[in-house]
Amino acid sequence: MSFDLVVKGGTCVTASEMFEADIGIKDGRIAALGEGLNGEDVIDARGNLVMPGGIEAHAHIAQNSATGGMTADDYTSGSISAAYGGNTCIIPFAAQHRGMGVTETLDLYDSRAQGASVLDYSYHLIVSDPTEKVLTQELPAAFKRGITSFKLFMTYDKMLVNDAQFLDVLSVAKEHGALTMVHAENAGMIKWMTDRLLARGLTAPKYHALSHPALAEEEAIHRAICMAKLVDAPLLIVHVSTPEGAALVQNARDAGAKIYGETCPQYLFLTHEDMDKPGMDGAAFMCSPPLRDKATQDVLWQHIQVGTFDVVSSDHSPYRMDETGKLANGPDAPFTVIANGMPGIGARLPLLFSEGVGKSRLTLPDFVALSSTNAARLYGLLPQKGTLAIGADADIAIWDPAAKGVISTNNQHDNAGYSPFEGWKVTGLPITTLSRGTRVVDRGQLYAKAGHGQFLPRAKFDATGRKGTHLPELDIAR
Ligand code: DUC
Ligand code: ZN
Ligand code: ZN
Repeated sequence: MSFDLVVKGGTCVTASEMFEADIGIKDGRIAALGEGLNGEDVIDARGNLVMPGGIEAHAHIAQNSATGGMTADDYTSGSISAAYGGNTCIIPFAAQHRGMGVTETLDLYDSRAQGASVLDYSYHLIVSDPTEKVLTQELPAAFKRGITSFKLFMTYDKMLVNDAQFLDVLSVAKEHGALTMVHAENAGMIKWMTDRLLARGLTAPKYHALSHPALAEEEAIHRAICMAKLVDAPLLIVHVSTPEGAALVQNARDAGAKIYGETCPQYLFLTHEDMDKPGMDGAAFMCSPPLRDKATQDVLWQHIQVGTFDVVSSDHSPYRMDETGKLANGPDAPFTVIANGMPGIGARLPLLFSEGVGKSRLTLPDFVALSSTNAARLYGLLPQKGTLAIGADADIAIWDPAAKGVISTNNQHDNAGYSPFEGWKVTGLPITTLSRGTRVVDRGQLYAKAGHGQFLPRAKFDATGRKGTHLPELDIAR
């Protein structure tokens, strides 16, 4: 058989094994793994690692914030930055704001993504207004469209759901086979801290971190896990930033509950001291939950190593440091009206590889699991995406494990205009990304055009391996 493309002579890495093989690609899919394969086109991968492309499962792209601002990246720039960073698939958010229907929300994001992305994509649906119609008609219709995950907020006045609404959404999700994700911080604690800081005139960006105490995350994660256990629904706690929060996830999963966890590079590599900068410069490092401290970083790494976290995602939230983004409310705005979030979709994998694999914290299969395979499994994309297997889409990242680089705004290819990881030295870089067997990026050059990326309908959530919880009182209340 002659292949359209052969990736030749590399070391293949999956989430479970490593092997030397050529990869034969036909019609966009992996058609053979073997020796001596020939094709019309050949990529010489000798000396390099051949891995499933990263799946970036937490990114805010072409998204309106609740305060009306728009992220600096659209589906074109966001997906290009992702591809340069070794990703072949993205799952940003489609955000329902109060008063909007879910169908209307998904139509809007379809119009933003179609024809724009260089990588295949789906969205998680943010639900902020779970009306009766949403619960009984629109969420089931969203599942039929292949949107099988969504996110709830426990904080932000314009986005949060109350506990009863949370349980309603979890129940509908469970019935249809969707995975709920949650931003878990206690709204009242944040508001109380914020009011006290503002009353004392402490409005600089660095006070954002103080206004979001670790206890606010701990309390909300505990409550969220209890709600998921009440209805035995799967729940993924996104952007876990504290040792206490991570321990709650670990204990719940060890007990067999359907609880999953995510952390992000900013909690592993940055601290709140990065926000302590003159003027508004600290705003570049404002995110929610906020940056913590060095001791927290070490604990989060330990949790990555023991499997508490299924995924390490970027939480790419690009807002420029100007009046279109972070400074939309003026050059002296208090931290309460500065957009939360930082860019990082292109830096996620080089940082995780260099600091994880390069510092012997992770094996190569661990890296593949955390960057790609686990996301594919959680979000209903396996085995089409997230692995190197016959029949899978040829979504492949070829890495030079010895290449050295320095993360800089200039090599991130996004529209944020800054990188919070500026100056970080990394060893190991993606040199080629293939999407369905087509070169997206190869040795620094962009080849794919906007519109190459297609919408991916996703399969139901599969909780195999967790015994779950069974509360007798629910049998009566059902
Ligand atoms: N939550 C996110 O997931 N991203 C950016 C800001 C936020 O609050
Ligand atoms: Zn969040
Ligand atoms: Zn986010």
